Amino acid sequence: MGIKRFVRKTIAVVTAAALLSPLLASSAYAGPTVPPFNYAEALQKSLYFYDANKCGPGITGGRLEWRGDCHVEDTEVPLKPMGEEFVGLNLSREEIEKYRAVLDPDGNGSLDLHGGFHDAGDHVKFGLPQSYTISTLGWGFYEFRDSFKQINEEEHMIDILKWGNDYLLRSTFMNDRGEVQAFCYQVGEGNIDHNWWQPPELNEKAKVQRPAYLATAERPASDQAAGAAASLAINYLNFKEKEPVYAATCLKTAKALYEFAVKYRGCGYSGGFYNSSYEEDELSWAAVWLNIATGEESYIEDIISVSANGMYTGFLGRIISSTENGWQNIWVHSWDTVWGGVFAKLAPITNTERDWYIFRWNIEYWSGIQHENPNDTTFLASTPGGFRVLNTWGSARYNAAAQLCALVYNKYQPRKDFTDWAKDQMDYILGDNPMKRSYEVGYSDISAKHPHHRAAHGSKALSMLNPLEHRHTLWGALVGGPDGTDKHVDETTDFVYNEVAIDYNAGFVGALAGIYESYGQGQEPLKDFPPKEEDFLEFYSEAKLEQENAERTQITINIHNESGKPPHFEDKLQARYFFNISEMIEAGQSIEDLKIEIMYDESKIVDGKGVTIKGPFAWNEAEGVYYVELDWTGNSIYGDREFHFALVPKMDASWLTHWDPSDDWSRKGIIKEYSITQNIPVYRDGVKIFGSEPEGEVQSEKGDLNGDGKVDSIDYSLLRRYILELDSDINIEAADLNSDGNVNSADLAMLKRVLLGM
Ligand SMILES: [Ca+2]
Ligand SMILES: [Ca+2]
Ligand SMILES: [Ca+2]
Ligand SMILES: [Ca+2]
Ligand SMILES: [Zn+2]
Repeated sequence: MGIKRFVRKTIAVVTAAALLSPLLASSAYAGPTVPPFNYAEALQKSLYFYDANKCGPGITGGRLEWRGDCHVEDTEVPLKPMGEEFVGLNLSREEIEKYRAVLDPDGNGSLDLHGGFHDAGDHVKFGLPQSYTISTLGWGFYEFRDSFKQINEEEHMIDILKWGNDYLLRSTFMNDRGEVQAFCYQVGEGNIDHNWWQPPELNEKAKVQRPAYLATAERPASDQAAGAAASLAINYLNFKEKEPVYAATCLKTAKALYEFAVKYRGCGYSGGFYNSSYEEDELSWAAVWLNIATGEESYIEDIISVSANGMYTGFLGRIISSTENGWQNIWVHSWDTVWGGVFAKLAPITNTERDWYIFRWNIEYWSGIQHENPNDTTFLASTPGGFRVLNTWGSARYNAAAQLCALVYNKYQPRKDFTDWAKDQMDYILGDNPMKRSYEVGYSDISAKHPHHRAAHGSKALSMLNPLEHRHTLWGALVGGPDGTDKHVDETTDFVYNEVAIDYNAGFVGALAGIYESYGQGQEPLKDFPPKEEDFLEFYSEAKLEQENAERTQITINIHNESGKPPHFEDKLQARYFFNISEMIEAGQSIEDLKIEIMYDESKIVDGKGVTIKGPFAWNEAEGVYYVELDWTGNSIYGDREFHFALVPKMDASWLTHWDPSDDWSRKGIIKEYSITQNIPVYRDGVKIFGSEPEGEVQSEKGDLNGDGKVDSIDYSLLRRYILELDSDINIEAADLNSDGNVNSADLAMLKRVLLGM
């Protein structure tokens, strides 16, 4: 398989761009551009980002027509040290032997680590953002489930939660005693993956290796394992009513992962992309949810236990030295530091003034609402437009997570000023801001349109700049957001202002659900969402004239696979060039007097095998119409492939050639520059998928494999050779005598009977 790294043919690019844009019905960008905003629609759309970022088999045919199965190689990650090829695991041979029985119970030599979500605009499955995202989505659902029900998105959310949590279950390897021996927290390698700006469906495992990173006793990653434990504990709570067996599996695994995380302490690897600060927050996040799920006090003890002199020995010791001390959280619930979520759930359990203070102070810090101590003026900076910015790289995600915390606070202790603040910030995100831009993609017609996201952008040239406009709308994605001056840059290349990521949308979904509950009652989601994208030419041929005179016609055909619903490779493409040789026949020549010359076969260079020329075959022999078939079968193609060839008549006995291209069907409309050529039809495995064949098609006569108008022993010999795979140059339709779609010995037997007159 091959993707060309750069597109060299300007004209071809322009042609394709003209065909492919614009793709969308604008009616779905129905969201308001000024307040009051429709939170039902904003929440509805926000979920679709997770459909866009699903990884693995089982995607094709889902909610987004432009997403298909990807990275299916994750189902079989080889059980071997990854080595310098980055294929396999982060474990040594000795470690693999130690854990072999647990890692590979079916003994097929590999691990199944499919599923989960692509991290952002890239396709690595990074551990901390993955578990943060799935746990925080579950948290939002746990707190505001009715909102999802009321906008008819409960089933959708359940699908997303299962997709994520099932991946965490699959990534957990336990022994017979139910003890975790290994937990896979990362599949893929940032420094490899990030070189390939292409849709995930086009990932070629030989080029973009996806090693797997496992936590074990020897290689602890308690931040990663605890994050997953938290998510699975929440998932238990979300599913225990409707699916108790599944929920029990989640809880059992959550407990085991937590034990594993507590026993083997340390932080995991990310290749520098998501450096982990420490693990006590994820351990607390898991512990607090396990307490809610089981009622067992020991989990809370693990967080808040103290020594005889009141010094914290539990996880809180990371941030607070003793029970005499308080803490002010100047960060937020985020992929690296989940203390925001921890105190939101811990304060109602411990119910100490100190823990409520920590929970509340953080929301006051974010919102600018006066702290209880009137002398405390420690607040987060605001943009001139009123948006609170913690960090300019993805500012909106932190803000949305802070909104979620404020909305959850209000569930315990009604604080309308907190929820009003959250709504105010959400309104800024949805378009009420100095840029007059919505930071939710696809929400309204003022939404950001160029998120840094490979699948939605759909480049065929491995370039963020090609095409200029995204092929698909990344419905509901929260882009990075504004900087401290309310400025935002809506450019595909800009991953600071305009990246999207699973952790960005996690707090956003929960916050929208909370805001819908308080401010969106009566609002309606969109019907029939998402809209079908407009059809575009996925397969076609272009051609240009290279040279033509009385002795030849020389052209280049460029065959295209521009598939996008979803994008995929094709390895059985064919094209047919039809022509009329009546001028040769009138001069006493036949099809035997025509030669095919090949000047350039791009596929041979890019894909290895190259084009097989078949024929010429008679199409309408009475009128002298023939065709040659250019067969790319065996070359896995995405994008386009050029084939430069010539039809060259031989000279007759008088040293004359007889060549008149003006009556040649496929020659019509071909000029010096590339243009799309309806008369050079394109086929997939023999079935026409583009263009038109000459009128007056004469059905190929069954048995006349070489198209010479006779059914005779030559055809029999050809068919026998074809079945023995000695020859492939036959008319398949004619060879399929019993018309069952296969050419095999049954056809040979039938042809024999025909020849024997039986
Ligand atoms: Ca296996
Ligand atoms: Ca952490
Ligand atoms: Ca002709
Ligand atoms: Ca024949
Ligand atoms: Zn994938």
